[in-house]
Amino acid sequence: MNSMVDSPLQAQMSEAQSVPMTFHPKSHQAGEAHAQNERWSLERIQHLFDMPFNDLMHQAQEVHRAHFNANEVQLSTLLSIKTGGCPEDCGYCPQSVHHETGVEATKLMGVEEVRAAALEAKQHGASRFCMGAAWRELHDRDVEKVAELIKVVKDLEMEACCTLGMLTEPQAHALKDAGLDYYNHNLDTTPELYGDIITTRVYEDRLNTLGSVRRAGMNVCSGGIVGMGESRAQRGGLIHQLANLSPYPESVPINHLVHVEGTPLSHLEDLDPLEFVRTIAVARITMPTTRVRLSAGRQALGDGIQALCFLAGANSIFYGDKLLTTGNPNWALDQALFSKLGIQTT
Ligand code: SAM
Ligand code: DTB
Ligand code: SF4
Repeated sequence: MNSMVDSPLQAQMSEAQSVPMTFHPKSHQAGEAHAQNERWSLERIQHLFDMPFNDLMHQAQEVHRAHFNANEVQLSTLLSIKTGGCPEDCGYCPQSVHHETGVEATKLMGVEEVRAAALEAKQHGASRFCMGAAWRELHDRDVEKVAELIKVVKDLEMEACCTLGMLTEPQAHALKDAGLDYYNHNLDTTPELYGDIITTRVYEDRLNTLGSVRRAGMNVCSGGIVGMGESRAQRGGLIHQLANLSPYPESVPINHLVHVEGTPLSHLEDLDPLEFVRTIAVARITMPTTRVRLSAGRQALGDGIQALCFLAGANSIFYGDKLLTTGNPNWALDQALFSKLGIQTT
């Protein structure tokens, strides 16, 4: 048997220390395994996915407790600062101009609207405020405006996160200088499936943006979506990409596909929820110190599956009754769940 599975904690800790701390986007070609310096092979990840459920949960809990308080969850609130009208054709997304979803395009939000939303989030207990824009990439003409919005959040003494599409390196530096703590840019799925879901950009574009974010000194938030018709091996392929980033992301959102009418993926069958829990557990084991965020799709999961996700090592959520364009459990529902589970929030 793989010694990793016999003695998970020692193996992971010694391994984490041997990981080179520089990020080389050129060595991360789409579709290729990270042949050298690979922390986690596809085979080892697959082995984790295939473990008996209780063993997998036990291992995930061990790793989780070695690095975090297992009864604490971090709260991030999300605000769409520029909705709809996106030129990209991401098959899951209600904000693409390619899909008829009824989402109306808006202009970039102003400072006062953002301040009010961030203040409300803070009053409800959120410690991080994330701003999302339906852009393919950030345009230079918008950098100053976004920098102002970041400053508004920082003035309220919250962590600031943005997700604005692709970034150049100078743009990443400008956002860092404005005080941005995290940049969210998801790999979304395994390289081999990418072209079936999105045709307007390639995997390596995403990796290049993550490289710019790293080099600018910001924390990387990168994860993906499960339930897009992928196989278990392909879910493993996504985790393989994320876990072998060097260093791996500080924050890993795992989204459960929200089926939005009008998107090409709306007709897909729901993923078995226990597969979703397994994905969380494998993310926790392979990226021991990251914040694993239980992200989109919580409304469809219910309390029981969410509780299993926290047991599997999820320790962050999007908090507030709206994600970008779709719904999310409201503040009171989440507070009731945390109270039932004895979870403290940060
Ligand atoms: N336009 C930027 C981008 O794509 O990076 C930022 C906003 S985009 C909406 C952020 C993330 O939302 C996507 O990478 C994807 O993971 C997630 N997302 C979008 N639609 C979703 C859906 N229907 N279900 C689950 N996650 C979704
Ligand atoms: C992430 O991984 N999930 C969030 C956040 N990063 C920006 C977005 C979820 C969007 C779900 C679909 C919607 O509300 O439009
Ligand atoms: Fe645009 Fe982002 Fe939606 Fe893709 S996921 S269509 S890039 S807003």
